[in-house]
Amino acid sequence: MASKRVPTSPYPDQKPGTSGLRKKVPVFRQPHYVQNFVQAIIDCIPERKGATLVIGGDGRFFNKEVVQIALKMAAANGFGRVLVGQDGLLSTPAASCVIRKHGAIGGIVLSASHNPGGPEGDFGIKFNGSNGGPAPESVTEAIFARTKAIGDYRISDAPDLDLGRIGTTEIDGTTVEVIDPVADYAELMRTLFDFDALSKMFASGFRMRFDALSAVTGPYAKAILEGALGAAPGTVVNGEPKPDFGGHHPDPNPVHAHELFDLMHGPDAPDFGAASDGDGDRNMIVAPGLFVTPSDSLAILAAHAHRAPGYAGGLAGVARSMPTSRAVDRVAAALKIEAFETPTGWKFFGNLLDAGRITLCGEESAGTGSNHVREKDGLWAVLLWLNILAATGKPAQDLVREHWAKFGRDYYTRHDYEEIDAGAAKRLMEGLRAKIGTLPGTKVGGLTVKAADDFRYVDPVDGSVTEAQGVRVTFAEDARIVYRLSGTGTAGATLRVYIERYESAPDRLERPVADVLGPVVAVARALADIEAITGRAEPSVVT
Ligand code: VG1
Ligand code: CO
Repeated sequence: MASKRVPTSPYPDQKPGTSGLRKKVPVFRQPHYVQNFVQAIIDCIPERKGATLVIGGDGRFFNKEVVQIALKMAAANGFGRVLVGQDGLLSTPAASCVIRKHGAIGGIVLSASHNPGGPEGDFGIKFNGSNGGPAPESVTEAIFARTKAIGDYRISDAPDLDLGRIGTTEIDGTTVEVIDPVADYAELMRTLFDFDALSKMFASGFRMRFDALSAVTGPYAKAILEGALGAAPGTVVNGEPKPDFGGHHPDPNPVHAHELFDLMHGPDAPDFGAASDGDGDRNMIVAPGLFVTPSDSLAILAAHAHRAPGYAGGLAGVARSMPTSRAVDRVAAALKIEAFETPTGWKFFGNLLDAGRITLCGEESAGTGSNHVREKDGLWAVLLWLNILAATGKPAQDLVREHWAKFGRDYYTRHDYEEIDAGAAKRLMEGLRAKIGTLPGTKVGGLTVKAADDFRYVDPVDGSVTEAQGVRVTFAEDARIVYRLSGTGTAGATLRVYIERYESAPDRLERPVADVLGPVVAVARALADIEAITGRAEPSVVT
């Protein structure tokens, strides 16, 4: 076989967002669109000769085709070895694990994560570096710059590889290993958690449901929960990855994972409920009768992590994305460890993890992770919860309530206004930014503005600066509103409004969320003039 150079011309819209390049499938199916972006990534890996590259994705529609393209391009561009998940599958955290374990120079991960799939759905390509983490902004900027100048790409003429069979072959001198997508990851989990204690807990009748939403985590959850830990068969539901996610919207929140949510709030609720997203990096945790917000989950995990063998030595520090509630900050203060606030997107945790400044980190959008890989990790979060339940012998709902009693409760909700007009979204944010200076001290809807700013992040490790990461308004009444535009949407713009209020009085810990946050929600709408500017009286999704 030979490889060839194919002339191409740039597309103007290949700018990576919060997590890689995400577009509708028909956009990715334009001639050379995938190839241009993959070549741009490869061009930004100057040391690729002979190096190892990892390729895999979440199994969504178009995944297999793009895996074949990426494989042949890796071969034509001189990589020494390519590791690819069987059937083209690798969850995002497993890809991170494989990159690190096998000393790869990086990985190409195919996923649009929590976005819907199918022929008219979304697709995505992201690049992770040799630490296993999402490429930092400096690299994604370089990739984008390259896409605008690209004139050709290199691809092998080899026929499609059989991705169904584990084993090693060669394409144009490049070794291609089709690997079990679960094995390395499962082995890593075994080093972090007390599998004996977890097995005993399941053997003594502990019941759980894990809803994989017909996305990539099914095989991982089945192998670990039902296989290694002996959870009852059927614990994992929707466990077969499907190209259209079986019609599910693979976003593990109370709206899109409502079957699990309803089960956990009904009379037959098992002891613990969890779900994960399209590419397996997000998690949803539900105790019987009690949804655990991701912000609370991060705080509770931080407070109890030392109970799991992998974290027995304690935590170096913690970090959360800016819109995530401050619950974990209180735990950090109690543990006397550092707490960092980063912009939205996992790539901002990489430096802190690599530098050993933090052990745990998370986002309000259901992402939680640790220094075991460089991605958020849905199943890992579930296993850490289970390990804590096994070690304390306490029901999950009790742990949450004890946490609130000790640290207070951050009532939290996020309102998403999806697919609004991009111009209107821009005007709304500009309007808010223009107001920032005049807000402090004013009274709105019964709340007094304490401070307002547009979040700017200076990376404590390399000093890089990231501007305009969201407008935050804090109130004297211990409430906060954050506004930012999504960087993962694929149609129009999505406005995210994050609303929270802290309560610590013992008689105010179990109030209906809507009652506590109602006045703050009203202020959030009024301050940004949401209805007048976007024409939307209500958000599309409330989580
Ligand atoms: C969203 C979330 C963010 C998360 C990102 C990728 O980004 O808010 O917290 O890191 O998705 O998650 P945005 O820009 O749309 O708000 V995943 O699981 O889609 O890779
Ligand atoms: Co995801």
